[in-house]
Amino acid sequence: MSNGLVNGSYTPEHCNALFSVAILVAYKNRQSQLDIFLPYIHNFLRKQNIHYRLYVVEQQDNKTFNKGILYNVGAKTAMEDHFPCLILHDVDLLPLDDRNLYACANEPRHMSASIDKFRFMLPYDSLLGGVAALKSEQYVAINGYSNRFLGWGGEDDDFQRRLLPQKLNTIRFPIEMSRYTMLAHPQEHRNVDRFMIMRENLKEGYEKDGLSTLPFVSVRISHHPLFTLVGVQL
Ligand code: NGS
Repeated sequence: MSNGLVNGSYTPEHCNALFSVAILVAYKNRQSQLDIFLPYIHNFLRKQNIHYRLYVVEQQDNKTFNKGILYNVGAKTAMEDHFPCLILHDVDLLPLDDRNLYACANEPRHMSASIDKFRFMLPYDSLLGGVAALKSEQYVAINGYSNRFLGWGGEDDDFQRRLLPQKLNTIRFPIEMSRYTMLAHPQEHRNVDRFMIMRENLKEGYEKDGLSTLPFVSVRISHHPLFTLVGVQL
């Protein structure tokens, strides 16, 4: 029997979906987490009666992980496929509450406010990392993610700071609906330049670094039953 999935895309059979959503997973070298994430997230999502497509945006080179470039490439791909809503998703986070609807609202929504690693408490109010949903048009308006952050840390805080000049706020569902479990992994090497890049971007303006200034990267799209693979080489 078919599981209804083609290229990581699912359309409910018994209703017209209210929401059409692209889920973007920026990924490098975490196969054991991806193996857990993929079946879990499809089982979770198909209960929500949404139309969605899962894109794994994989950095396929030996350079340091650049989540911002991967999200920008993923967002462009999903927008070419006419998705009006983007969900930016860490591969190590599994949603625990079925009421946490994977859809976009009028303002960007931080979805992973309550993670077991932080004893289900929000570590700081402006956090937008982990899992976030925003409309494609909002992603364009804030000029997407920075292309400048390498490795761990800061890129999601820089992304959050892009909302204010566009008069966008972050919203959240009630904390008990925003629960996630985080798959264990060693702490990544911290980017020592992250605070400097955040300061420079704040000062110089976000139009100088982001979706509109995405550097040339090689992109190769291939199709797998559980996901569309967007392979990227920096
Ligand atoms: C902050 C980082 C964010 C990160 C958050 C949670 O300190 O990039 O911790 O990280 N900001 C800076 O370093 C400036 S977590 O513990 O979930 O890996 O997302």
